[in-house]
Amino acid sequence: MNTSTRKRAGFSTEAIHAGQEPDPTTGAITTPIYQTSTYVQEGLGKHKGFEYARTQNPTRIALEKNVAVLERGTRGFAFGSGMAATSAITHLLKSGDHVVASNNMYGGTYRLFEQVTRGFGVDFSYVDTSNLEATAALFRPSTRLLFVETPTNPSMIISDLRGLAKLARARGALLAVDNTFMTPYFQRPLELGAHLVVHSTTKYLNGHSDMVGGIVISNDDAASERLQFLQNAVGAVPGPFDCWLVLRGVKTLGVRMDRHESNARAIAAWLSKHPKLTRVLYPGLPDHPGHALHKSQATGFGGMIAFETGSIERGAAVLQRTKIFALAESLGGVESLISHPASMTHASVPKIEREKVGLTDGLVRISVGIEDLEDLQADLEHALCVL
Ligand code: P1T
Repeated sequence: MNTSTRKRAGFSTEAIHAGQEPDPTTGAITTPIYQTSTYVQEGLGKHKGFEYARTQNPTRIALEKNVAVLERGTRGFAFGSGMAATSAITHLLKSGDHVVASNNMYGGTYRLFEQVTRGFGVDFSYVDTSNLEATAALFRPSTRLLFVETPTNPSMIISDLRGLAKLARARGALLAVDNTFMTPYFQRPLELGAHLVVHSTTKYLNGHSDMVGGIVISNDDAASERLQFLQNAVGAVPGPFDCWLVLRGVKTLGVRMDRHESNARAIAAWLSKHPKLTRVLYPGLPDHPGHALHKSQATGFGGMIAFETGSIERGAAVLQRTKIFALAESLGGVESLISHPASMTHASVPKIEREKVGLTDGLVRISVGIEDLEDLQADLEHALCVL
């Protein structure tokens, strides 16, 4: 479908069609899984634009074009995991460069920065990026990258994307935003001034908890050129079947996100009135400190909620009693999950750093799925009885 010659199509129309022409050989409406490692060439230097599958794969290219359109970027680069995608962004840096990053983000991202990238001579400073002044104060002449999540995993802290983009641009740094929690259905950081968006496609974009992948979307020509080189040179590419699964998942992203959100809004409102819970973190709650800011830069609040149970023992008791909410890492699938960030997803973040952002031992995180609301609420009600 040619979406460039007329008024922009709606989100779900683009999600279903962008980058996915009918297969030129058969007319297959669904992009085929090009399960091949190489392509036969007609003669030396004579080929159809496909040489070797690390470099080019039609299923991967369809996915990259599709998500680039949804995020309003110019190029997309798919990777074998969300961490491989973030790590490609770190490969844009060189020894002596400095990065400013959110002091709360997925624990694996912190681990990559501290235990891998730092070893190559890149320096990192962490800050509450919801505080623009504090963030600006950390910039140095060598700062090349500002890396943020909003809302953050799992403390749901909201940062001002327009303000951060202005700051990064004024200082000659790239702004990269991990948009995994929001997806382009609710938030499009590139429209607000960011240069790069990264996703764990493992989560909402695929949406069915049946693959691991990542993608970087860029609207910066120099970064795109380098990312294309890095994707091939470093080689952390996804297989075609996993790309196909994400392409299929993205077709229903809009309807899934609406349902994740309506379930989450109802559950967060109900949890916030629960007499045994002291803190419920969900940007859709009117008393969330980032509520108004989030509303000014996103069209929805998503499906992730965290709440404070008071201690690791109380948290563990809740986690053990749910039947529909499955105790597992990950998020963004159709099925509801429950987890304990301090010991699971954020175990590699030092306790002192965790506590600075309210990531206590008693914090429990839920990824609200698209099951029936009454069943999810009853499951949590039964689990919270233990408190
Ligand atoms: O797991 P992987 O596909 O490599 O993605 C890493 C990643 C990146 N960014 C965010 C915001 C994430 O939440 C993740 C992975 N997160 C989990 C596994 C989790 O349970 O939080």
